[in-house]
Amino acid sequence: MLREAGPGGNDGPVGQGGRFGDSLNSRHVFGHVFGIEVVIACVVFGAVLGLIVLAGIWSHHKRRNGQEPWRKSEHHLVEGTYTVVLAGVTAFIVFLSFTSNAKPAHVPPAKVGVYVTAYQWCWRFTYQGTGVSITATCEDGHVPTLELPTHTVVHMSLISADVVHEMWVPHLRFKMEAFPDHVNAWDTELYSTGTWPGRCSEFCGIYHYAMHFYLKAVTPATFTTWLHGEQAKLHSGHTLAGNSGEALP
Ligand SMILES: [Cu+2]
Repeated sequence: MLREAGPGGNDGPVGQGGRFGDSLNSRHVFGHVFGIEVVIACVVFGAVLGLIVLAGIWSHHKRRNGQEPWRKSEHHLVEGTYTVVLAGVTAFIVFLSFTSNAKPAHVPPAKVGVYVTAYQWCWRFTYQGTGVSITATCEDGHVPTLELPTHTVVHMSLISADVVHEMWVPHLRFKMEAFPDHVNAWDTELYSTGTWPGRCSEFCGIYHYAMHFYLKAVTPATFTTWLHGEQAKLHSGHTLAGNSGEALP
């Protein structure tokens, strides 16, 4: 019923189209910190393994030459150095994690704000400060489209009007729970145009299976034109109820 690509859209491979749902830099920050931690772990593992092998070879060599093994049980200089190095590595990882994760707070302010309301059994997308609200019936394939501009920071606020729902855009690997009395908010940015099907992924009642929508990313110019068109409809007295549902084949 719900086809893979929306009207006029290009449905790219998984992950194409941006990082919808990211707190912008969070995925990048995680990859950066994790990469450094893996390098540190490999160096520490290699050093410990190398010392064990060296100790074994040295011990074997001494035994072959008839020498006694080293009997000393303490070596303050070596142990002290080892402790200081480990404490230094730990402090560096803690510092790196804190400073890297503080960076998403510096994202530019959002230019577009959208309230997403999930309800039994469809979606409503309200564009902050414009009076534009898009919804549909979600019956017979009439699903609403969440239209967003590319290369623009968008502030999303998700809430449910009744039971728990979940906003899911499989092709963008995005999921966010919609609760009745709690707003889930995040900043996001899309990088290429396209249309992707979205669904409710939390069983929410008898018509849960039909609770679909489209996420459509367009250029900022196209978005502005579209938004002005919707506002013009409002001013000319058009009713918005159901007028943006896209009939699917
Ligand atoms: Cu639902």
